[in-house]
Amino acid sequence: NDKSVAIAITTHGSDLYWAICAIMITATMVFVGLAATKPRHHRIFHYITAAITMVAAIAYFSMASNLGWTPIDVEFQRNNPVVRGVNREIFYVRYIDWFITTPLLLMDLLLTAGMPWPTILFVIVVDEVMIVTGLVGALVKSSYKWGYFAFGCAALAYIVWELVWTARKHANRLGSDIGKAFVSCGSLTAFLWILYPIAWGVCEGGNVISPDSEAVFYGILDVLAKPVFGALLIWGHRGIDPGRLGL
Ligand code: RET
Repeated sequence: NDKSVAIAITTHGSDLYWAICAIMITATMVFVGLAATKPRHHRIFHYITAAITMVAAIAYFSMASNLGWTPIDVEFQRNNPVVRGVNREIFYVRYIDWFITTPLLLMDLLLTAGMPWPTILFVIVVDEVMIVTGLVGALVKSSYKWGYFAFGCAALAYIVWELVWTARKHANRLGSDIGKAFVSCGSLTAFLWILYPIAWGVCEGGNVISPDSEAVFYGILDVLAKPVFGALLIWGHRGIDPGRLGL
């Protein structure tokens, strides 16, 4: 067979992935260090947030080391007469990271709003559905992948609704300082999380942008959604006694 097999992999992504790995490690050390300056019962948000950047550091270590990915056929080029099959580098390790960290991010937010545990647990389960449908969709070669994507988007719509409506009202009832802390972190999250399915659509989904550009797109999102979000959240909690949130 004289037809060639092409694979789209990142050539410049590794350097960026190393840099973000370093950011995640630094953020983890800062959050743990800040925790140590507080009495034990005032550390919950430091610990949750440090856990998030710790997991991300290992995911970025993997991607920087060119690990945690698998080649997946990109369907729309299957009939190309010159190239028999085009593969794309799919970093499944992202989804292992997100499966652990997005529930923790939601705990950060929903505990800040003082939401009851049954609500928090249900939102987390819907979040896990969103991540797993994204992973399965990324690994599926046919256009059925967009079916999984649609389920994931429906899950995200519910999560964003709970954040910007239910939880926001709840946080504001607990006090204006709690309301302010929640609204700054909650709006950052709602905005950033909506960009993730757009990144998926042009990377794992449609193979529109290169794996190099993917590294930049997801990289910026992850830095804003984890260390920057975490710093904002911990700052927002200065002067708020966790006892007021039932913690
Ligand atoms: C996927 C694809 C399926 C549809 C949707 C998605 C949303 C993913 C999100 C990820 C958030 C990740 C974060 C990581 C930590 O930094 C799975 C891409 C809706 C919202 C915040």
